[in-house]
Amino acid sequence: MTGDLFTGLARDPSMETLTEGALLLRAFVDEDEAIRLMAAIDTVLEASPLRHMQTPGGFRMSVAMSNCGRYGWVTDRRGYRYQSRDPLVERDWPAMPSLFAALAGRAAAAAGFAGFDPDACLINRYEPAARMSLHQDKNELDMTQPIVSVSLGLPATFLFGGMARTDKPQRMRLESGDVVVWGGPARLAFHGIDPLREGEHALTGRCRYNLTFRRAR
Ligand code: MD6
Ligand code: FE
Repeated sequence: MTGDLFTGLARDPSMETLTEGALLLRAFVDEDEAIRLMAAIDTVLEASPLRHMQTPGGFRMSVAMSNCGRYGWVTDRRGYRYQSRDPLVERDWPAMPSLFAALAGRAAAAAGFAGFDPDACLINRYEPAARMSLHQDKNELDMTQPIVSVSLGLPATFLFGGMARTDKPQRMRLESGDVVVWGGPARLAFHGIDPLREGEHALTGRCRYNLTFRRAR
């Protein structure tokens, strides 16, 4: 494993259970793979650029988003949904890079979900102050399929709540290379991201990227 881009020190991979069905795989992605992932993200974003989508209530999301894979998650005044076309460029979403699908399958298997075959990858970009309020991921068809979430760049505070919006969330720091796998009894847990703090990261500059892999259909 290569070292951290700043310190030359590699973090040791480890696995932590957040709740039954939700696992945090710390340092699951090493620096070499993180660099390859960022290059693949840049290629996807050339075809389907990041954009700030609108919520059904008419608010502009602070997180900039794009997608790759057979389906992409979108939101606008008509609601939240998956669709095969990118409404911004009016073409299908870019194909999912093979290293994305391989990583998602490897992480899901490590967490006990064998055979995960994502058809959607949401790309989230957070700049300082961007946040994601507590939500459930419930636009997917098959709730037996997990979600795999990969963090790259600046650290963020992940909020991990319960099955009710009012359950007090746990807070944990997600760093570059950390992966959260989420399924089974945790699949519909409320979760979110606190406003991103100012910073600079050697891989991504002044931002955090998150890839969330789903089986949409
Ligand atoms: C993020 N993640 O980490 C936002 N959803 O930027 C999510 O919304 C998410 O991390 C479902 C499962 C894992 C996640
Ligand atoms: Fe989510």
